[in-house]
Amino acid sequence: MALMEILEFPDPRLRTVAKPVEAFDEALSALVRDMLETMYDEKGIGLAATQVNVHQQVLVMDTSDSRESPRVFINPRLLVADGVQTYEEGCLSVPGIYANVERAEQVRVEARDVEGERFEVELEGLDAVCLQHEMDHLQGKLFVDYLSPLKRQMVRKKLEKARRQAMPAGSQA
Ligand code: GNR
Ligand code: NI
Repeated sequence: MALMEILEFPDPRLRTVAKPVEAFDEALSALVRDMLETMYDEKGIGLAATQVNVHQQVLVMDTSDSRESPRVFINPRLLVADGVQTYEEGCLSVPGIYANVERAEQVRVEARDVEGERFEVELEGLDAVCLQHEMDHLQGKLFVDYLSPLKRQMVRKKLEKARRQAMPAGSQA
């Protein structure tokens, strides 16, 4: 088991479009295990492979309070999206920033599990928000892309400042 490093905005690698998984093998199960471990360690409710610099269509989620209900979606596709909801989103790749985003209230999604078995599920509320947020990552999209350019520029500045303060002078990568 291993924790993976999470890419942070505005890292251009977060803009990579993920490719479908073709091999449901041991390497894929290892990736899913490491992504779940990383998600729980970071106290996130979801994680997309893009965020750990793996550009395959893999996402994990756990929106339960007990944090004992991992869900895995491989090669996910939206079948139906209905209604509208607004939720204040955050992202492990945009630390410390929260903003309201409008998304579908209910979605029906088709995906494969880690064994390659196809399944369909209907999600609503926070589950639907999280799934759409993770599916955006797989397309190279971030929640800050829904903000105005001015607000996005403010986010960029705030993160740059936070990084300067977190790092001793001269140690920047
Ligand atoms: O942990 C997370 N919380 C969250 C809250 C509101 C909307 C979306 C999310 S997903 C986020 C983890 C993450 O960055 N996943 O990509
Ligand atoms: Ni995110």
